[in-house]
Amino acid sequence: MAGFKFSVGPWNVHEGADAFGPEVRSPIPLEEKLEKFSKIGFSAVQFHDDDAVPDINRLGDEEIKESAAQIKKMLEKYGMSAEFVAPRLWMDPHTIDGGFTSNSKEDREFALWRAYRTIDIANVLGCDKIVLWLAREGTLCFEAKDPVESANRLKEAINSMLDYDSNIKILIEPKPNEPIDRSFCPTMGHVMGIASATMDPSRVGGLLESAHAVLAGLDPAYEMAFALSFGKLWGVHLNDQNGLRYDQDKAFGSENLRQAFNQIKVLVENGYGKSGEYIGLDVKAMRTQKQEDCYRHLSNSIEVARMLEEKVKKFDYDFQKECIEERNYEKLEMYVMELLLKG
Ligand code: 3MF
Ligand code: MG
Repeated sequence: MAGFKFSVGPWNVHEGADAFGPEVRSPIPLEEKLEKFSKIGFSAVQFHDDDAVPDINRLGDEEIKESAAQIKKMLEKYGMSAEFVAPRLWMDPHTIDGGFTSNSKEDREFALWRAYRTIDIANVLGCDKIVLWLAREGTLCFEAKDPVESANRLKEAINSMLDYDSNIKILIEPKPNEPIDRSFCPTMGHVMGIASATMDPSRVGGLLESAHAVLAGLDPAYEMAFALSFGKLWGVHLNDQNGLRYDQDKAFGSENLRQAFNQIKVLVENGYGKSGEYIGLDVKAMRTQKQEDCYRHLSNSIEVARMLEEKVKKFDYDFQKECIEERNYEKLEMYVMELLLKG
């Protein structure tokens, strides 16, 4: 049996709206999702601040903590943990121009307020990981923001968060574009660079989403490996993406099986999960999917991850060594194809 622990965010089961059409499925209450998640095999849940506390902007600091305590009870009821909390800094009127890098001081202050509340919520939920997907921290018009100042503002915002709580860890989830045209922190290399320039690099790491790496024209397994070499791969969002298209969040492995195999291979070989890290999913059901079967993309992704873990266990490292010694990479490549294609 597989050794990985899996996590998922409530947004993975959504109503199917896209940029060109409305919802096609009805919303499912959080508790019903949690119950189903635990049945499918997830042991932790990923939260945005307003997944845990929906009316966050209208509540005071103490009310926010009380509201989060209800979610903690709900998690306990189903034997689940919280993996991380992420401030949703892309939906609010205050974050139209980004949060931490907005040209407006008031917006930057709002973003930090949400970041602090996110930390408060994480503390109530009993997790120490804060994820920053820097959705609108970039530009639609290149000349609209000073790119050097923007990188500095990102570092300052992270420092403020580290300073606010001496226990939390910050995981930056890089993405090169969408919803903005150009992101200030597009790849894992940028994440490692920013982390090293903060006041406590030991508490700043990365979360790699497969599709985001593909959108940057990079291989997700190498992005993961790069962060692993710094001891800073603290989260993953496994999914798939058919090249340079809109952000697809397809079921893991459904588009590029060999690339998916190599992600699991890198994770297994480097003991990912041994310090409590989860295999997180960030997948979306197709819009065509019916209400009664709208969790299938999740169970499919777990199943594929487990099947690939079995393939990794079968990987013949002696044969690999032999091929490397002969420098016969055609032979090695065919071996991998056979491993994946034969039973
Ligand atoms: C966007 C994403 C986000 C993040 C999430 C948690 C909505 O492409 O991947 O999902 O994963 O906000 O950080
Ligand atoms: Mg993601």
